[in-house]
Amino acid sequence: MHYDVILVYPPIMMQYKASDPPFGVMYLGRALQDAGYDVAILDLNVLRWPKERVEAYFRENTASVIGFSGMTTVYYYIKWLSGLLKELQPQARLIGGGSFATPCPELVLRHLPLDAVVVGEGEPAIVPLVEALRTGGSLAGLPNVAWLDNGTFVQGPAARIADLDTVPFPGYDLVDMDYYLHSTGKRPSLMHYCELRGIPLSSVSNYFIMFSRRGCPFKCSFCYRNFGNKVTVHSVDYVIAHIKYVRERFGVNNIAFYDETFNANRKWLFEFCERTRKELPDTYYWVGGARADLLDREVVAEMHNSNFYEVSIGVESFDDRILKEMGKGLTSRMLLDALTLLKQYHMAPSCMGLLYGFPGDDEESLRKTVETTRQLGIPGYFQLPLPFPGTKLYKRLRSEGRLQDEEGFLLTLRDAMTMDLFVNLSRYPDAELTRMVAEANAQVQNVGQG
Ligand code: B12
Repeated sequence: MHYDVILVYPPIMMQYKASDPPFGVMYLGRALQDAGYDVAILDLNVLRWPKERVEAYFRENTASVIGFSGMTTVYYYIKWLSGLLKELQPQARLIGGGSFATPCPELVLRHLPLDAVVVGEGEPAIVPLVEALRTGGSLAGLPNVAWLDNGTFVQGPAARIADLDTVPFPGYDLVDMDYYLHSTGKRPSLMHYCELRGIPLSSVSNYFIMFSRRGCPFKCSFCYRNFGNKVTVHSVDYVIAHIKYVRERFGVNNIAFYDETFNANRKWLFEFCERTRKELPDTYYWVGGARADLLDREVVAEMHNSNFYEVSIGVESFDDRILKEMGKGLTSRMLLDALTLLKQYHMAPSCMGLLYGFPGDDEESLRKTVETTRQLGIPGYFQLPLPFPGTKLYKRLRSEGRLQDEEGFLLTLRDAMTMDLFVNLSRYPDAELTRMVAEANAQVQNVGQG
């Protein structure tokens, strides 16, 4: 079979089954379909084929353009597959995008046989890029597109979509939604919520992921902002229409917002809460990423009254000195106030994400975080700061001369998890740091549970 475009999503977290749909390529697949192209998404994260089977697929299925997506943790896989495709389908033009490419387009272009990569949002680029590659047209001036012109790195103008509502819903028909509707499950916080309110758990679906905005205005040193600091937001109308659409099409009534900062706009949040109460009374929500200093009693109460059952906030540490070092722009008091409020309203995070191993971290900062977590009575889990490309931590490592071989580093991050030690930024030797984190986790993991 020949396609205009095949978009590949590589396997991640190999010790687990796939959990979340590959939204990046689903949005782009939909944009290409709307422009009249014949598109397939090869979701290798669900398929988990051995390499021989992937090779067999590409012997049978060809495309004019083949695109690769994914995080830095799949760089090794894209290196293998793009090399293979260069041999199997020399006529195909190869492109990349997503977090493996956006923070380091030149590095990627110099080491992988890609004709172009997209930096940041893919929608402004994908249709003109595919058209130019299919027809041998010039890439000059294409928004968000980078390539090597006879060995010279060239990057087109940077573009952000001004009106996010112009982006059509993701291409759900391009992936195995039957699989994904069963892959997520119900969080313990939902069970608790249903019990409290006398709602039969069976009347609530597994959670369904959605995005209401792109970008994050904050500057935490360990976090990589895929879309940059500027935040663009879908209108409440768009998000309500999207929820109605997925309710109708997939029978889901449990929405997980995976935005970088869901509660950045107070007015939007109140409008959303009012609309969902009126129009979607039996729809339930949890928030994957919220900002502590933007949660006050009024906001939390409003969310509680609008069927939000869990709000996760980025905690990382309860030591002000370390929070400052991370550039969080938050104090431990702000975190505590928000978490206490969320707890009062039965919306506390199921598990707080904690980080240990920054250069300034010491016994005292660990003790403070462990003790505060235990006092709060909310479980937590420590992971280690991993300097992904594009983060301030990565830049710091580079400037300290600790990262000479950048491509070698990307290859080291093969299927990496932030609970494992890849780079030690702390003052302790590896074994000591690992032991401290393991001991701390034993003290905070099951806090408040039984
Ligand atoms: C959902 C999610 C996950 C899911 C998996 C998602 C999936 N389907 O694979 C889960 C929970 C499993 C996960 C795990 C991890 N994640 Co994660 N995750 C996210 C999250 C919250 C949303 C991703 C998403 O769907 N975004 C929405 C879509 C629309 O954006 P997008 O993918 O960037 O796509 C756009 C562009 O990039 C571009 N594009 C994308 N693909 C392509 C392809 C082509 C060909 C083109 C042209 C363009 C293009 O166009 C798209 C539309 O504009 C992001 C943060 C965020 N809010 O974006 C972090 C994020 C991607 N994750 C991150 C990290 C660090 C991890 C972990 C390593 C953490 C850990 N626990 O160890 C693990 C991975 C471990 C491993 N071994 O691989 C980092 C990645 C950093 C990096 N440099 O790679 C992010 C950015 C979070 C952060 N701020 O640090 N994650």
